Amino acid sequence: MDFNKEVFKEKFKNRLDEKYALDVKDATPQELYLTLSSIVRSSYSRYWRKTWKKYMEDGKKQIYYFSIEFLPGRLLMSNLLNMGWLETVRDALKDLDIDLDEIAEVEKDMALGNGGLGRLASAFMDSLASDGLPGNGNGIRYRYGLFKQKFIDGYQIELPNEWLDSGNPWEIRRESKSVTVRLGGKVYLVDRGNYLEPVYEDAQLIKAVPYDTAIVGYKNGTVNTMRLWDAEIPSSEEAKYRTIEQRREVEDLVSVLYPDDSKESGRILRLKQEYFFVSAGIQSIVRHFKKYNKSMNKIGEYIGIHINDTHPAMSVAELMRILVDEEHMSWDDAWKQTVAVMSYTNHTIMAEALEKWPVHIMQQVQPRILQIIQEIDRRFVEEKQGKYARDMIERTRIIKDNQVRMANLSIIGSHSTNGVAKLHTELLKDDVLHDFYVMYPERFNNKTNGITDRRWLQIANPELSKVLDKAIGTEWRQDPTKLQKLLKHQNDNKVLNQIANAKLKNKERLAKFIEKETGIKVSTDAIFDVQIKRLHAYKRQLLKLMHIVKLYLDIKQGKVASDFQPRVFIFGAKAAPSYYYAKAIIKCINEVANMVNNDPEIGDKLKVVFLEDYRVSLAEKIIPAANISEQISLASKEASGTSNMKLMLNGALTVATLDGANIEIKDYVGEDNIFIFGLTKDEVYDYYNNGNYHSYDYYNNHEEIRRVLNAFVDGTIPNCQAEGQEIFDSLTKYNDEYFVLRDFESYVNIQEMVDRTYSNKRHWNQMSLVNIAYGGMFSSDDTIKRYAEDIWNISPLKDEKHGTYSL
Ligand code: GL7
Repeated sequence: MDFNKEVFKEKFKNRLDEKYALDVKDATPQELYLTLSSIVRSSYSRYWRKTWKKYMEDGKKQIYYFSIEFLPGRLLMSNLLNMGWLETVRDALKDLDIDLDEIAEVEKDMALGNGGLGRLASAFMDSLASDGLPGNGNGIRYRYGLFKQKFIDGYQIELPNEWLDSGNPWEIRRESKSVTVRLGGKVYLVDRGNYLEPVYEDAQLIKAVPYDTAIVGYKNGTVNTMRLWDAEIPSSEEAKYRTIEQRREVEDLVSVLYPDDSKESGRILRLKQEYFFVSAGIQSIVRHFKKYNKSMNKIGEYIGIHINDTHPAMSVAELMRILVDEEHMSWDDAWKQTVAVMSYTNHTIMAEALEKWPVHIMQQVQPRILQIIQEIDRRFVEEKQGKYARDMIERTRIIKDNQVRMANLSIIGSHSTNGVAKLHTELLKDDVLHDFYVMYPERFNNKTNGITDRRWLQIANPELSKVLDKAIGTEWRQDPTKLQKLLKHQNDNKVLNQIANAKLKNKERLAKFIEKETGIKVSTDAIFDVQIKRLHAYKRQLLKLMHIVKLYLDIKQGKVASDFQPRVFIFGAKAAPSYYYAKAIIKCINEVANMVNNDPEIGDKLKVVFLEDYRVSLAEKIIPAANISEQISLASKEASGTSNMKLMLNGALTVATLDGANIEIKDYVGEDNIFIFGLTKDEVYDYYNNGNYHSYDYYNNHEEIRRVLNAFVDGTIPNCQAEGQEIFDSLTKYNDEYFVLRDFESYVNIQEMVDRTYSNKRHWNQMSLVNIAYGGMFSSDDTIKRYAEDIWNISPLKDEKHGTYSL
């Protein structure tokens, strides 16, 4: 039936009755949420079926995005929006006395990722579908998502995130598509004349069961699949599992998501996870591929596998294993196909995140995969001998000092390596991966990250969206680059005021939320100054904290500048559970917050709010209300960043170092519409090369720095002696790895400029407008088009006219 408000209302009442035998007025928000999601799901189902059938019929090349993390957040609103239903459903529910926003709050975030990397994977899922491109996700269905964060006495406490507890209406368990993954044991090669047959002994067999989630494209009828794997005991193996511990070992395989950026415990388990989802994914791809009678010698023409960071790097060896061991292809033919199939994105230059695995662990996890990697390595060295210097070959080969270097495997085994922002890609080419760039210049390319404007503007910020519709029409909803039309209104007071008004309403909404969550009352007259991202030393939340302490001391000592503007500092950040330094910073932020917020002399001049449990759905509440976006990582360290893009799109002005995608933001909006400070990448590298940074001198020679740092250790900031001392020592004794003291003065100066600018509201609104206008340049729809054209060589289905989804 055609979709309209009245038909929907009937359907909704009937479905609620069928499912729960309830009237609307007797149903809980949870029941209403599950009823609505069930209608949504049954309406996109047939498009889901049609989409993959069409891909097959058209003989389309398909891409599989392999990622150990996906961070979609909530799906209800984005599905409603993408189906073209959002406003009508909101209206219809209102007629039934139901507030859509309230029932949307019931949904637990799907938080199968740590931060930017996982969120990017989900943005790409949305964009692949919205661009009508044949692209699917492949990952792990973790029982527990990223931990739930609580603060107790200012300390971070990690609680399990049981996101599946009340059921997940979006997934479908596909028992019939299960595959078997082999782990551990021993392997022997038996000569069968024209091929070597691996014979396995004592391997553990795991049943990998896929759970599929539909990814609905924006108003185009395309519905792609994100496939996440669960691990179970195969029925044939039941007898081998005698104890609860043994059974638990299988469950554990997919039970938790590892915090990516910490020193991990359970490393073997992590490597097993990596192999598990890679093997399950590739087996199911090959099985599907063969069903449609394609020759394995052409797999590279029809299948692309994207290695999202190095976690799925074993894909290279797993595909080789299947092609050589099971399909009996020659090594050379198999290698040609594998390199054609694979492509790789590097997401960081931080050394601790470039995975290396000891050979003996790899042996333990999957001995055949180790053998194949050793053979790839041997052939690589053989091929490069004579062409390159020996030490260069040693630096680039895969296995060195008994370690398997996963980035090397990914680059050697794929046809494309990309960085995620211009500066990052330059650093890869010139420095981190320079040897590879010399060997394979044609494989390197840049793909600056993007965000989905649908979630971050249309859904999260309806106030601003309405203003935009009125000012420039609705075209931007389909094509966010059209937001540039806003530039014509730079001097249009009406539009400027409307933008300011939307911001004010969003600030009021957030202020209410803050009061409800924390009891802290904040004034919407103040600048809402936001830093939201994982807690990491290189991201320099500490620089922000030092600035806050400086302002606090200034006020206490009566040194406030005449154009000082009140501020509400808002933090959202999780620290990896074993990252003690990051946790010390959290504790100190919370103690500074206590000190500042409860000091009557400070009043509304400063407030510090650290919201618990930062996650996608919380970001959706904070971002629309931000005036200032803090993007203050040490230049060269943040590969791209993506909250920088979300915040500018919502009209926040950026305080930034020249790092990651901040540089591209600056290039679009111009220097006058962004607040740039701090060392450049070249200056940072000069310090590295000359070894002449002495942070203690900054402490010693700068009274301001001394005053602020001393507050961490002399009792001024109460209740964090140990943590304060740790921070103090890291910045003075241990030479301040991320140049916090070096950039402090420049940071304070730019913040004074922020104050002066804010005192001229009209000018501020103009700057805000320019940022919104260029925010559309970072749409992940565009980013993904470039991946599709330059790396994957895939194209959309022929454009078909598509109305809204029927009921
Ligand atoms: C990251 C980068 O740190 C971040 O700058 C980038 O925006 C993101 C997506 O490309 O990838 N790399 C990484 O290991 N994590 C990231 O968020 C966890």
